Amino acid sequence: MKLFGYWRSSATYRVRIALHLKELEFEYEPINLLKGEQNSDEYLKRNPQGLVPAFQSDEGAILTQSTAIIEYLEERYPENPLLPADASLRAKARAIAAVIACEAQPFMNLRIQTYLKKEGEFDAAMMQDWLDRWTGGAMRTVESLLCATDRAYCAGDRPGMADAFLIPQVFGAMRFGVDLSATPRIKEIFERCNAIAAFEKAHPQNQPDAIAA
Ligand SMILES: N[C@@H](CCC(=O)N[C@@H](CS)C(=O)NCC(=O)O)C(=O)O
Repeated sequence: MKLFGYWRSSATYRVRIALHLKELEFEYEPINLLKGEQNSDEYLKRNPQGLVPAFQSDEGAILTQSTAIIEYLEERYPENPLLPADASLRAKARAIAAVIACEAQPFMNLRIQTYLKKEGEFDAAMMQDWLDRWTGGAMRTVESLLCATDRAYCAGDRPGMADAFLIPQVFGAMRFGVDLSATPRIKEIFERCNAIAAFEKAHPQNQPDAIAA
């Protein structure tokens, strides 16, 4: 199987975490977003949206959308499950993943930020307000979901799908200076996950296309 992605893409980082938690071997093909490779004719055949990641299964199917890819991995390779056995905890894991994928990450996306700066004439202060309001707001929602329990991870006592969404989101939010001072549960889980080998292997800085910060 093969993952097409970019070292600093949070959606690609989610899939890397899922693959490493499942202990699956995969090839990695970098798509350089800053060079616009996501919009090349060759890549658009894999993902007509011009977004990373894309994923090629062992059977040759091309999959897109990190949530769909991770759900596919969970169904196709049930060992080392990413979703809890309990149905309400499974729903909680999916809810956290959905808040991040639908309501936090899209506001930080490269093409959205490019549009706001170029077409919307957003300056640095307006951009920071945008990110704090929308991305920060969604992360405060995640914090309140996490505060409802005192489990070690997002949805139970082992890391899984929701953690695979949360940790890249925190990485991205920190990069863009989103204020996370009011989210201690997120910080605690972030630190706990980052001490695990699967998360370490998936970290952007440990990818072959990483550019030294
Ligand atoms: N909902 C998509 C989001 C994918 C996405 O936003 N990818 C970003 C990187 S994290 C991207 O490819 N951006 C390229 C661009 O904006 O041109 C998923 O979960 O796969």
